Amino acid sequence: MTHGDRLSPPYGASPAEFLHEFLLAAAATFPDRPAVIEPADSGTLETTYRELATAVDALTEGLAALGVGVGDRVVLEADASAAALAALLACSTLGAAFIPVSPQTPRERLLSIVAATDPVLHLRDAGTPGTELPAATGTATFTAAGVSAERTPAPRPRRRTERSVTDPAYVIFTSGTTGRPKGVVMSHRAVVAFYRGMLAERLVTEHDRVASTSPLQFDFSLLNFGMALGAGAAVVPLKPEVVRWPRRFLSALHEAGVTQVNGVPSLWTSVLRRDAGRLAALGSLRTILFCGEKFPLPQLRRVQELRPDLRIVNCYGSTESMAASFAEVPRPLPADETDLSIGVAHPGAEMLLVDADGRVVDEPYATGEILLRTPALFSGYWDDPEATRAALAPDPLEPRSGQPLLRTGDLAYRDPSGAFRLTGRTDSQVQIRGNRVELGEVERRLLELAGTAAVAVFAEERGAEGTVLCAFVVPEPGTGAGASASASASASAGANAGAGASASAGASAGAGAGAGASADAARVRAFCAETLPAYMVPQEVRSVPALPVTANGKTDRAALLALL
Ligand code: HFR
Repeated sequence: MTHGDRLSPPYGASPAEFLHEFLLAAAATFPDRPAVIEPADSGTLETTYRELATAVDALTEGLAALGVGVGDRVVLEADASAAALAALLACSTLGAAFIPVSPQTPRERLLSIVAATDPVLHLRDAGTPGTELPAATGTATFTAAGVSAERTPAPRPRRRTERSVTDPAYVIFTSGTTGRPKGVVMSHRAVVAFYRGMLAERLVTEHDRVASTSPLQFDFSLLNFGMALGAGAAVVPLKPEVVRWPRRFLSALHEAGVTQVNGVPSLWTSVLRRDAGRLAALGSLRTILFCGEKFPLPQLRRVQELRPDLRIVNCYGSTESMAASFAEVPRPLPADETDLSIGVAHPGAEMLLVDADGRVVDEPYATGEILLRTPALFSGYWDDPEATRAALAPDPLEPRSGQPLLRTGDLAYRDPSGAFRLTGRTDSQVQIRGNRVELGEVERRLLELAGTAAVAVFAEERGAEGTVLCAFVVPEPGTGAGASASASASASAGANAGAGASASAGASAGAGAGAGASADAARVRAFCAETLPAYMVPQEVRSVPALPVTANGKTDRAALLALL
């Protein structure tokens, strides 16, 4: 089918400057095409572009009536849905930044985000229970039909009435090294610039149905909205409880006629384990796009064996810059492949490698840190100028230009074709099931547990189990409290490698692997879960009398990992 009668072609050709204008541009061209397709009890629920625009109008009106306006922030607590998409577009329309938060977020973390950002409103999906919040924050629920106010916020003095493309479109909170989450502030100009660069890759057409499997608080879902709506295609938002179960997940893909699935690699781990046959039979599926972490090569090969026809796209990026590159995985993957290519930056952006002294590295196979020059650069971390400065570096090619580049913290080399291949990190940031985790933030939380003298947290790669967080806890001498009585326990019910190994390792580490051990580790984990999202709670907790150190005084990682 051709669309010769297209009025304003999508693919970023629209003159839109704001997030909502960009995402709703296709409403003028394709009013009756589906913008959002949601799995429902019987079949699917389609929202056309016209209906989406109508929902945005209704929500905009409702939010305006509550006093939401230019320069405000709105905490948006919801799973991805047509209504949630309309709600964030309504915030954008009013010049208010949205702060997406998953309903699964521990309440303490939500409260700390509210305390840090002073939102005018906490807006939640009508199905999500309320949370007690400071009186300065209004509360309301939403559906696609409109907003239902609970507590009207007190009117705020307005410092600005004009919207600007440099205003924050959203603030996304991600794990922070200092123990508190970092708010990544992204402007309308940055998001729209990213969308234009991404759409120039022409990864989808208006006939695609793109499944979005990430929670709303992960900027990957914003990529998905832009990728689909920017091309006049449909986005298929899937809820976490659907994504978690391979059977439900694959049925939803089938029901909605999904042609492309965007998600983290761990999405496919359980599918391969439980329902590989159904993946093979999923006729509508043409493309898998993944990002957030490395796709384990054995699993990637398995997917290619099952579906040699699938296009697999490796998308690399960070919340501070959205996606920087898209690279198609070769079919089939060469037998000697070790580090997948992330390709080169998408149009409008550029990746450079620098060594530890900040000098450009450009010979093949030489490793350096990726610096990113991009129009989609974040504005800064919310209320944290120091961290913002640390994330930026002068352009090594022309330091006098004043142009700051993003220090990604990712180590990579270039292959002879010039494509980048990731090898590791310069810091202790890790990815757990595609979620960004600063080991320091987990350590900070563990140190808050009474009776804890020292801690060290590691991420261990465990093949099929994926990356597992392991905490070593040193109890305060002579305290019966805290983690002092704990030994080891593996959190994952099935793969319980840790507990088995602990009898010998525990003895050498001086930790008693007694009967109460797992209960105590469970207590430590519960303590973490009070403030940290589930993926940041260590699966393994070990008690050790002291943290071994290397000759130069650093925590001896190898010695600790040998205890596992
Ligand atoms: C990331 C960043 C991706 C796509 C990122 C679209 C949008 C946004 C993103 C995803 C992310 N192979 N390692 C890869 N926001 Br819009 O994961 N962001 S993050 O800030 O949580 O984490 C880090 O994840 C990077 O610095 C890398 O270390 C790692 N990473 N993509 C890949 C990857 C391997 N494709």
